[in-house]
Amino acid sequence: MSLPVLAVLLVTAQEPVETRPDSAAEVSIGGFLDLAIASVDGTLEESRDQINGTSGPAEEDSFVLAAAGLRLDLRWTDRHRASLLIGNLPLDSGARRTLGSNSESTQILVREAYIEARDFPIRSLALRLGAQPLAFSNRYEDDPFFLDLGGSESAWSGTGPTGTRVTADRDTLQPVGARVSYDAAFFLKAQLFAFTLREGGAPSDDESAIGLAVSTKPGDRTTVKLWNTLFSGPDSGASVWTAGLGVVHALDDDWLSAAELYSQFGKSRESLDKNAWAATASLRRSWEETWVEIAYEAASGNDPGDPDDEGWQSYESTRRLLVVQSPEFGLDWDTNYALARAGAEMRWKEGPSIRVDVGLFRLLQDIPALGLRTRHCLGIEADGRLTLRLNENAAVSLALAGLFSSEVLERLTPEAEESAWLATLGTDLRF
Ligand SMILES: [Ca+2]
Ligand SMILES: [Ca+2]
Ligand SMILES: [Ca+2]
Ligand SMILES: [Ca+2]
Repeated sequence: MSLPVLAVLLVTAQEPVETRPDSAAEVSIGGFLDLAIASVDGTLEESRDQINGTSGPAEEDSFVLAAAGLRLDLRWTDRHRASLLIGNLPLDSGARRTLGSNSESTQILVREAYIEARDFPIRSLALRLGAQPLAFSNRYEDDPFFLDLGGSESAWSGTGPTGTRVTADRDTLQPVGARVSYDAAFFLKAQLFAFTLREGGAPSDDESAIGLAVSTKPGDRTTVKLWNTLFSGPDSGASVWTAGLGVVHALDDDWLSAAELYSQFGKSRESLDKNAWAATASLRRSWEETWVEIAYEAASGNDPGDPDDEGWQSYESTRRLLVVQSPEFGLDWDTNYALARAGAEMRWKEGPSIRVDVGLFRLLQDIPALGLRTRHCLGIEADGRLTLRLNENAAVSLALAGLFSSEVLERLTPEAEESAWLATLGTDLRF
């Protein structure tokens, strides 16, 4: 089935369908269609090629990117259900799968297929088996800084013989495996998981992620999360441990603080020790429909003068600042950086919302292969987004993003451009 055909099906199937074959069983169908009409500065594609060390196929400056999916849920008892999601992957094998460019490059595939049993094998445990996503957010609904299995590219795409480097990635891995979760009490939740991440290539290219995540509430205002994960890479002997701590603490009804701290160790290759770290911190003041925040985040970069690999590896899904952070439109710069940022969102009840983010990015280590030094500024990015919520299930948004004063771009582009911009007009439909 081609994507336009699926899109038509999705748009015509507006109402959720619910049927009850018998008193206990329940079938429901839902879906989503996210479209983005984008125009992106050619400077960004030139920089991506330099960062990746490739002269990949030139991608269009203006394009339509679509993510569409159709979900079927089957529940046959209170404690048993199965879920199937078919849809496309807008980012796959290093390229955007844009609408209308090359119909053969758009594949409709099974993105999720799992069964879930609750209170199994004992009360308060739940087992979920099959192809399923898994993401960690420290603060509620925040972009996953460390782990978004099913929504991110490989954590190993930048690893090399001397360390982990930054790469500009367009790919989506498919996690398949098992997750056991425990959710009994208000103050304690835990999950244990083991996934193989399929890349679509040879099975020998597959990687895996195994981990334990615990979330606890020592008080009414505080949540503490602990993560311990093991990533195994496609190279033999490549296994990296990450220990993480996340804290979210409400100072009072209006002020919310949050922080994450990660330490990474193990081996990124058989004879290369991993010794990396990452951290985030934020402080947000909220009013009824409005908030402002300041935040900091950093991910260590490989020190070329040290024999270990200090480059941070993750399955992150941070795309708040579109030019530097998003894989769809920008550079997906996710290792060797520090970011100081400020943001604000203003909402009008049942009306539009405006969001603004400004960030200063800098490098933490030299990158000799690209002729970049720590003193070179990665740039100042400013993004603005206007969102119109049409109803509970549909929104339209316009985003403008610009990167300025970037000595990194200046060195990576033939015309020595210091700035780059992009614009997107997007829809977000759920049914
Ligand atoms: Ca090093
Ligand atoms: Ca990113
Ligand atoms: Ca990334
Ligand atoms: Ca990247």
